[in-house]
Amino acid sequence: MHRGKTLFEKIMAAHGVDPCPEPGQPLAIPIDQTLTQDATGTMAYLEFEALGLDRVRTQLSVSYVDHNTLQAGFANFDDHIFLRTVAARYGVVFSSPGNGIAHQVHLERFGAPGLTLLGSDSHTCTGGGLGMVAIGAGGLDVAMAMAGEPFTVPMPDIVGVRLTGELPPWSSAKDVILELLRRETVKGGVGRVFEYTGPGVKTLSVPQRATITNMGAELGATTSLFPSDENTLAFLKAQGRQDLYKPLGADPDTTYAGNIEIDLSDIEPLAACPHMPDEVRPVRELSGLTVNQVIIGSCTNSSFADLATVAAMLDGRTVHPETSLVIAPGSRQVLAMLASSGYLEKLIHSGARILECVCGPCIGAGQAPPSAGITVRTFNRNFKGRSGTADAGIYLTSPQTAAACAIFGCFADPQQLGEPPVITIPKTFPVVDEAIIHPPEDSSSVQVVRGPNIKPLPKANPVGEELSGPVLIALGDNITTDDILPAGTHILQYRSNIPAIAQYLFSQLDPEFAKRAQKAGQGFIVAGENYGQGSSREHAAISPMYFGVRAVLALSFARIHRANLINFGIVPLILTERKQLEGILQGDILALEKAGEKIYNQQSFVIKNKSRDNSVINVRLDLNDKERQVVAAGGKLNWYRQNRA
Ligand code: MIC
Ligand code: SF4
Repeated sequence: MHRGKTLFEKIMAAHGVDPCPEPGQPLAIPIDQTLTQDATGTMAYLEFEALGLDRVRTQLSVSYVDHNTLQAGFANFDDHIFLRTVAARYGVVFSSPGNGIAHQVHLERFGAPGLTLLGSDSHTCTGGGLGMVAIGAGGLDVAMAMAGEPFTVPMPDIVGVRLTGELPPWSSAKDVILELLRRETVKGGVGRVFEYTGPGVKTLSVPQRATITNMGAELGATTSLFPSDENTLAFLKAQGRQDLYKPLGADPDTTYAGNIEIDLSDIEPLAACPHMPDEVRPVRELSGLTVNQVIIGSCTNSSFADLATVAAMLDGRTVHPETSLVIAPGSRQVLAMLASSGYLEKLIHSGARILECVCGPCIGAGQAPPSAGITVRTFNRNFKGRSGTADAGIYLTSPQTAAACAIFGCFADPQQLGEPPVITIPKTFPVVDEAIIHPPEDSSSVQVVRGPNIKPLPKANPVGEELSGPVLIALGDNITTDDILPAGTHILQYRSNIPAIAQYLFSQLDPEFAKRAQKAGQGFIVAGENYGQGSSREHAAISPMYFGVRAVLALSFARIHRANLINFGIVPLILTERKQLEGILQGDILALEKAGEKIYNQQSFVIKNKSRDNSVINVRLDLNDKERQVVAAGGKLNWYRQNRA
């Protein structure tokens, strides 16, 4: 029977992939653009260098510096110099420190409907707001894309999210995605793409759409996608980039693998409560709860419209004396517009603290809340400890709710503020590209500068005959990459230095982990469902590899982390039953005999628990042929070298 195409399938077809494979089968996506950010970018460019090419082979590759900009020591600046020179050397556009958050700037200056984008940051999916297939991945996959290789993911199920109605005055795009998280949970998007349709779509601007696609990452989705329509054209026109516009949408007679309905007029102000983005409650239920800190910014909510709304709400008011309000604009364009429109002055007079245009507090780089404090943030992740204060509670809300909390010093539903402010959005946005550096045509004489913090990539060995060793740690469900390798400035400074950063593996959950793993020299990690959810940081796979971890046994894996494990030669083994978890304790010695052969050829096999009378653990190895070769070779770089030879 004829079935029209989804928008995702249409963009794939325009890239020569037609038809798309069956769900779960490998889908190789040709990549038009890549982006990196500094905290993952140093590794990505070291990996690109290891591929031995002279120049990137994409239409456009951009290197952003937005994460590690506190520069508490020499390490961050050293990394920036490496990134600037390596970009010039290989033909990559460089967005300088403080120019803006990758996803905000990419939307404003480089993204375009119908293109494919791969980025070494999980929130690369923000680009879906512009009608592009934008996917987050580990640095090595982005390096391979820069080398012209397609990016392979299991073909996702395409789910239609039909929007009807219109948002009530104090509800926002953030509340829409929080509602979806409430319904679908942090693992509800694994193996799926959320494609937004329906009459409600046209009521949302591109920045609002981008807030929604941004937090598709929290659902675990492969990506999220809005159609490209007259709002997309208006956005591109404002940026002086209307030549890139093309109307795009799903075929009217398409069908989806799943259907979700959201009536925008039912959406009320919501908050994700500690410590997961899917712990969602209506703001009215939290009313009166003291708030120590409010932060407005991040790649989710720091567009001009977001910050102008906050400024207008604060006009003539001051921040509650016992609450600290912090604002980090998403880009220098946003900051310039706030300045020229007079909104910045309103923010200054309200008593807000203004930061540079970077991730900052979102990645734990400054502005940690007080002990046992409550912080309300317009960000996308509220994992325990991510703010830099282990016992603080992070709540995620819209800018409107956050501003109301800053005014009242406690949780407050913005609906109690009466009529919402009317803000004016200029038809044309100023171009503020001065901090964007384009690479020279001939870069053969460019010298790449490496400071002492930049250490060579560690090498992995091919899988041998037997994988054996102790269980180094046994964990529960939804372990995040922040649990595996936390952020925070004291750790982030070592993102280009694996021997140093590996010392912080699992440090929040078990400060003894690194010592134990190093002593063991090899071993296993055991976990529940959705292991490795959250960020794309491949350090959460490279560091275990560095300590000799050869396999992770889990009930299921998050998409990007699973790929990172494979890329660095760690075998992702799927436990077949939850009750098996009870029989595997930290310190147990596990053994997988004839490992090499099984990894190449078998779907399911057993591991023996030598500490429990050789009891049998049934596992599955859900890898395609190429993934099997990669993991057996000890990772993608080894595999690439072998295959090229
Ligand atoms: C995040 O939000 O967790 C980060 C920091 O942007 C990460 C990338 C990283 O760890 O460097 C992400 O989302 O991928
Ligand atoms: Fe930066 Fe936060 Fe966005 Fe990650 S989620 S890219 S740390 S602003």
